[in-house]
Amino acid sequence: MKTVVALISGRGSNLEAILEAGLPVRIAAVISNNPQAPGLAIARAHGVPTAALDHRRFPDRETFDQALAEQIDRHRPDLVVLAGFMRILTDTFVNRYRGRMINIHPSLLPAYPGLDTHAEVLRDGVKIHGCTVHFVTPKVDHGPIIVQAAVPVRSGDSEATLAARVLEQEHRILPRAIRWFAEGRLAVGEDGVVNLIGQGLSQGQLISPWDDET
Ligand code: NHR
Ligand code: GAR
Repeated sequence: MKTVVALISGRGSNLEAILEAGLPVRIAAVISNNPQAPGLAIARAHGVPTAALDHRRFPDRETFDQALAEQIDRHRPDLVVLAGFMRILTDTFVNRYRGRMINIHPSLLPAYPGLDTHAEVLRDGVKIHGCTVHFVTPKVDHGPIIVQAAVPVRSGDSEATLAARVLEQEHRILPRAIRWFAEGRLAVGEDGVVNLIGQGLSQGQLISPWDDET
């Protein structure tokens, strides 16, 4: 069974979705850069060991990331999951986990990378929004896309109502991506596009996250 370490910064609803999805993985630890993250209590309630590394106590990003990597590597994970992790990671850190670190991002990448995606979507009058699970690369929010889900933007939406609609889909696609990884079904092609191995699905076919479990 593959071993997973999850990194969080706050609420932890994506973490909870992972912990409750019955995935064929061992969640070895949950680590937060924010000692106050409510998600740490969710981990403990599921019997998962936690660690907190307050980034404000480190002189620079390199030192923080080095300490973070030391905490992660204790568990020898096959996969590192950024489940609502809010600190940009250095190239050195990202390269250490190349091909085995994924992120859930609240937009349909490559549109709306970075922070405050819901506010930007509303400001632009965009009608379709969503979320993306992708492999993490040094260029933030630009790694190979594993799975996406779309939601409508409705008239009268606030940031909060839109975020809630997207979050519901995050909770579906993040566990699904982890399952695919655990099953060894994700292959990144030479072209940097993710191929889902098995069941006749391959690059070029649409894998809709609202379809039945694949
Ligand atoms: N690091 C790398 N190198 N590559 C990615 O793709 C990453 C990453 C670190 C985090 C998540 C990402 C998101 O899904 C993620 C992807 C934080 C920021 C940010 O600006 C941007 C993108 C993401 C996460 N963080 C501020 C910083 O100075 C702090 C913001 C805060 O603390 O609220 O690090 O959106
Ligand atoms: C989620 O919407 C996640 O996509 C987003 O933060 C929220 C965390 O919620 N991540 C980012 O914006 C990364 N910069 P959660 O703590 O309840 O999972």
